[in-house]
Formats: sequence, structure tokens, C-alpha cells
Amino acid sequence: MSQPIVYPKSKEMIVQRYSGNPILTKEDIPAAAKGVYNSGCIKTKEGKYVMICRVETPSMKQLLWPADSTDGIKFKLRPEPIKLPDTEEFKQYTTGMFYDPRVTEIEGKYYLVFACHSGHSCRLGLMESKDLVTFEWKDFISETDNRNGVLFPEKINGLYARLDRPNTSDGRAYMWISYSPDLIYWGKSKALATTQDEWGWKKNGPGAVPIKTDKGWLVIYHAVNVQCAAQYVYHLGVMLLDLKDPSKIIARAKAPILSPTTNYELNGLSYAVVFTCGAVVEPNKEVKIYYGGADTVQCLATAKLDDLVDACFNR
Ligand code: BMA
Repeated sequence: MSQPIVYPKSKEMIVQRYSGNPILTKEDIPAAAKGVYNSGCIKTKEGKYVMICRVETPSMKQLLWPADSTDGIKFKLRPEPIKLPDTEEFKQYTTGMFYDPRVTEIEGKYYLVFACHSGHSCRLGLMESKDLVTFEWKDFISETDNRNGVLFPEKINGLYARLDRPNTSDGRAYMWISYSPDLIYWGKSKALATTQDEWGWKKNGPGAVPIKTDKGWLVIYHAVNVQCAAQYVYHLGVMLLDLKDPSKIIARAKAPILSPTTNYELNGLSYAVVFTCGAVVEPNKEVKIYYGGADTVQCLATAKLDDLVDACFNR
């Protein structure tokens, strides 16, 4: 008689891909585009979902393009991307490449942190919005060679807090944390995650906006290993940071929660990439994780918040 196959717990998928993936492709953009991916997303108090899409044009410019949804699955892009300043100073530090936007609500205002690329490498930029309709450019908020900035949704010990990913001189990169009294001047920086299992030895950095739980700040982050000499593989992992001192890691999952295995994650403008810039926690504690597939399409996956927290300790 055949025996039922029992899989070990560590092989259980706690993250489920949405069956209709990808949820956005270049066909959904109201302009010529090569891809739409790594978009930030937020659910407002009124229950509307606003995605800030990373759109790549045929000439490899990157645009930040808002999209709206009532169910968090079907998104419609607005007619125009977000307008950015046309000043000489702004142009000195950008060459039309704005990407990997994260949207955080803090004390009733929305903030967008994103990468701004130029001949001076990459800096973080900040925009503010009262309503997610108009967006006001604030300033560059990092030195050069830093990307993947994401703001915590509340002040910690009286200061704004941010995770980011400066590059290191040996070609690796790690997640750091910094603090600010005003969102413009940042300091008290500490390297947060300087070691990583095999699947993330090359780089790790922040992903979605940290989620506050009673066990700590849940961070869904990206981690990179290099396979076959040149192939970068981007995974998603989870870790928990101390609520009062988020420079302390309480626990961290030993295995990734999502790795590129489907066609839309393995093949695209890049290969083998899953990369998140946004997650939404629903009232029933389901987490919608929005992620880019292969630097080409926008995807969605879901998980139970409790499973993600448990994974930090047990996976
Ligand atoms: C990272 C970022 C992401 C991108 C990833 C894989 O460094 O630039 O935007 O998805 O590389 O190419």
C-alpha cells in the first residue's frame, strides 16, 4: 500500500504566489515600456490601494507611476507618471533613473523614498504627499552609493528611522539603519545585517516597509547569492528587529521565504530575481507581498503574518 508523502515542515511554502501572476506587465502601461516591477504599495485608511510603480521605458529611463486598486490585485495606472523637478541641481544627481520606490505613512502623511541614479552613482531621494495624488520633492537624503531606502512607519525614540543598503568596497552590500530628526539629515548609522547564510552572501538589503508586530519589527528583505560565477540570484528573507532598538536583530529565518523558480521570476530583463518594495497587512493578518519578477513584471504573493514571524525563529 502506498504511503502518504509527508514533507518536512521546513519545505512547506509559507508564501503563496497569486495564481494570476503577473498582476501588471508592460502592456498595462499607458506608454511604451519595457517593464513594470519592484513597485511600492500602500493601503490607505479609506481602504484604497495605491501602488507606486517602477516603470522602465524603452530607453531604460525609470519612471515612478501611480496605479490604483480597490482589491489590491487589479491595478490601473493613472494617465501620467509622477513629475520630478526640472532644476539644474536635481539633474546633476539624476539621469532619469528613479527606481525601487517605498511608500510609508507616518503621522498622516505619505513619504516616498527611492533610488536616484546619475554619474555620481545612486542616492536616495524623498518625496512627500498628503493625499497620494500630488507629490512634492523634498531632497536627496543620502550620500552617494546608497539605495533601497525604506522608512519605518513611526518615530522610534523620538527620531525617524530608515533602513538602507550602502555598497561596500569589496562589492558586497549590507542592510544599515539610520535616524533623523527631520527626514532630511540622517545619522547615528549602524550596520545591521553583516552576515548572511549561503543564499545571501553577496548582498542583503531592505525590502518592504517594516511591519510592527508584538514580537518585533518584521522586515521582509532581499538577499543575493552569486551562482555560476556571474549569475546574481535575488531571494526574499525575513527577520525581526527589536521594537525599541531596531538596530538589534532578534531572529532571522535561515531559509528564504521566496526564491525565483517560476518562468516570470527566472526570465526577463534580468534573470532570477524576486524583489519587494511593498507589503500590505490586511485586517485578517494576511500579508500581501508585492514583488518584481526578473526586473520585468509586477507580481503578488500572500502569506500569514504569524507564519512570517514564526519563520524568523523556526525556518
Ligand atoms: C538591485 C536593485 C533592484 C533590482 C536588482 C536585480 O540592486 O537595483 O532594482 O531588481 O538589483 O537586478
